[in-house]
Amino acid sequence: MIIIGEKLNGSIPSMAKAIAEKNEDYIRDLAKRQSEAGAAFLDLCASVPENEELEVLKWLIDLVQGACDTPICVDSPSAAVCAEAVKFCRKPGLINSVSGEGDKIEKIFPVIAGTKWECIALLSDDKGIPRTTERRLEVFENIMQKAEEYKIPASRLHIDPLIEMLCASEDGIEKVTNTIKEVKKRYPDIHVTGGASNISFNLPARKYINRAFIILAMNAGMDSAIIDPLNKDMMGLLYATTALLGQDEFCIEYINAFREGLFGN
Ligand code: THG
Repeated sequence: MIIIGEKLNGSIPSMAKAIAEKNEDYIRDLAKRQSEAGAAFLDLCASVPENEELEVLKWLIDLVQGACDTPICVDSPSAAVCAEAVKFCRKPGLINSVSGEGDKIEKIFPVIAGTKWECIALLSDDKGIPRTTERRLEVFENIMQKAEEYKIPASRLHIDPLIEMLCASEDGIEKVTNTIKEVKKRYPDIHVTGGASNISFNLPARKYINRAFIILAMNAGMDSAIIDPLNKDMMGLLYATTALLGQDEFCIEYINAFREGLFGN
């Protein structure tokens, strides 16, 4: 499982406060701890007005690169900001995100073409989030056509099928799992990612929904997730599910992660 550490996000109140107060120790500490917990990328989202965003992102990138070696996941709603922020990174990371919307792909794919940068692609376009699996796959194929034009291999893309609220869904997560299965069938080397928390919006005891969702999504082929790696219950579940899916021979990774204290009894 490719873990994208979610905690350095300005939409989390404690992180917004740390950004406003320029609390460098807080940010370095969260970077280090997520890195030690096994994050493959650290998501950095400033969540400030666009005129300050690039400056805040540069400050965050410099801080995180001083604290650990884990590659950065540049998270901004603006493709222009993502394209600029890439220049501040010492090594290739992940861009969060493009979609079929507007000229996002035309702004981002030329920047990462011929590099080792990876990119998250959301299955939405100018018409919003498609209602049906078929329409989502249409958006997906349009994105893959562009990827081919820019010679970006599927292995550098993380498809985010866009997880909507369970309480408003008529079919649970069936549309999402069908989309994940089909995406993986068409491109076995591609990654499928997503945030675990949208699913439980407006429901009580959200952690149960989030955890059950991750297991079902992994069973469908999700192999990358934007989660809190400091949450040991979630980490235990991820390692356990990976082993149960036959992706961890002799449970070696599960045993090692337990020994390293990534989760407890
Ligand atoms: N897809 C893509 N990008 C995304 C999302 C997505 N970026 C933002 C978001 N969704 C994922 N990031 C977060 C960050 C923090 C939280 C939820 C989603 C959050 N964190 C709690 C906290 O830090 O207080 C802790 C949660 C826990 O303990 O598990 O709420 O869907 N492409």
